Amino acid sequence: MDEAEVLAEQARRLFAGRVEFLKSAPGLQFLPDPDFPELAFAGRSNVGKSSLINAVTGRKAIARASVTPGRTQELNFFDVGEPTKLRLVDMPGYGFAKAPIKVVDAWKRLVRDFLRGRAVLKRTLVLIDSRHGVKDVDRDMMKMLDEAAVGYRLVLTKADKIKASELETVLIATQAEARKHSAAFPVVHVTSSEKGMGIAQLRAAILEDAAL
Ligand SMILES: Nc1nc2c(ncn2[C@@H]2O[C@H](COP(=O)(O)OP(=O)(O)O)[C@@H](O)[C@H]2O)c(=O)[nH]1
Ligand SMILES: [Mg+2]
Repeated sequence: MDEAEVLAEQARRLFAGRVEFLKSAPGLQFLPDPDFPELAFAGRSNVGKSSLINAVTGRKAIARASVTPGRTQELNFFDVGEPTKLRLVDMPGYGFAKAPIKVVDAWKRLVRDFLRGRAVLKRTLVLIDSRHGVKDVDRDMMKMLDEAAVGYRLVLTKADKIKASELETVLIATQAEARKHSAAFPVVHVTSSEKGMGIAQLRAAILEDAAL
């Protein structure tokens, strides 16, 4: 086995073991103690954050796929490993239509303060819907991460929903976006939570990032 295969096998084993919902934090005062490396999942409402956490952890519904997008303004923490080795963070979604200014401001404050102050946050995954590509709201998120100096990976979601040729086009465009941002990892992941595509590779990437 080469190094990549060893890492992939370690990642598979880790996520096949204990994964447990820890808590929801609607404000910074509710954050868990920063005892373990954290990996956050960010993206527009409905992009597939919760579904991707479920796919990565191999659980059907550890992260709730929401029926009403944009309603949850909280950070959700999940412990992985026995004893805990790392934590996944499901961040509140952004870009929802018709959100009152007050809600958007509260989101921004919560997310920005979390990103700036969380020393154990090793990397963020910024999810991009394959059908839509990178939007201005995603660029705002990427800028926030650049400014907080939190490294991130761009992850295309719902790859099963478009043709291979379209996927290739959106992948090239997304890679070009990544190159424009100082804190973005150059490799873009392509995933489908529905079909399991790219999930093993993402697990390995998460494990690698947690060890930073
Ligand atoms: N076809 C397909 N649908 C998906 C995929 N991932 C998520 N979805 C669907 O997209 C919707 C939003 O997903 P969810 O995980 O709740 O998004 P979140 O708001 O970002 O947490 C749900 O109806 C999911 O079933 C995928 O990989 N393929
Ligand atoms: Mg969700």
